[in-house]
Amino acid sequence: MDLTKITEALIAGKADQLKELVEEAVNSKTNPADILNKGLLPGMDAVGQKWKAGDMFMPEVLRSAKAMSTSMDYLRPLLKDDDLGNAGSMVIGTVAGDLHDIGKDLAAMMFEGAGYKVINIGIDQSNENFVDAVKEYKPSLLGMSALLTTTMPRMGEVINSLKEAGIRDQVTVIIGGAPVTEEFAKEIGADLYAPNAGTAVEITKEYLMQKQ
Ligand code: B12
Repeated sequence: MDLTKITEALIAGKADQLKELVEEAVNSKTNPADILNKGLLPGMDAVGQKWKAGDMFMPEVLRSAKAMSTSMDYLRPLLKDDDLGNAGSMVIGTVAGDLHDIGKDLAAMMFEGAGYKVINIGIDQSNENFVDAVKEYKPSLLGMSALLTTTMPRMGEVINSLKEAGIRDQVTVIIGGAPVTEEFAKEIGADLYAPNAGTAVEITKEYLMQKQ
């Protein structure tokens, strides 16, 4: 099946049409991993690019994200049995004082699609909550999101708290959000920075492979 139709329906934010196309692809025995990697993810990437370029506006981005989410609900159980394997687990959340969750949820969705068991702890999460979640779930990855320059420092504080708790080395820390930069990530001692949800999984994979 032509997976570009899926990409186009996702960009257009046509949830019903998208779900039909995804179901059609599954029924015609297209590999669910291909549906995700060659149909849905390029669509979400394009949405991100268009948004950045000012060619798409917030309500449209939200419509596409919702359409992606609806289709992922259908695809997720099939992906788990697929050859993506168990990539590990991830705790992800938005830092204290910050209520933005659209990008964080997109990142969560991408990691989930790549086989991670994602524990999304939500928005406005205190530094303690991040540390407690790492202690409780022992994830291989910790993702933090911040959309405000005033809340970005919380990320460094969480990393320091992880160090104080003696568990910093147990987890790979990846950060993101519009104002976050690679330089900032280095400054606060995060392992990884991803400029968008589309590349986050790839960046993580490369890092983990090099580390081995
Ligand atoms: C939508 C929005 C809101 C919504 C949020 C709704 C929601 N449920 O998230 C609402 C209306 C609630 C809101 C509130 C506010 N907002 Co606002 N908001 C935005 C807006 C327009 C879009 C953000 C967004 O969702 N983008 C789309 C997503 C897909 O992009 P993204 O978040 O950057 O995420 C991508 C990457 O960054 C990355 N990513 C993000 N997180 C993570 C995490 C990990 C681990 C990884 C790997 C990757 C990753 O992947 C994503 C997908 O590719 C931005 C403008 C902008 N250009 O960003 C302002 C913006 C972020 N907001 C801003 C402000 C000032 C506010 C308010 C203070 C406004 C006010 N005066 O009340 C409040 C603060 C509330 C709070 N305490 O958080 C400013 C921040 C300025 C600054 N430099 O600090 C911005 C930049 C607007 C502006 N130009 O002034 N906002």
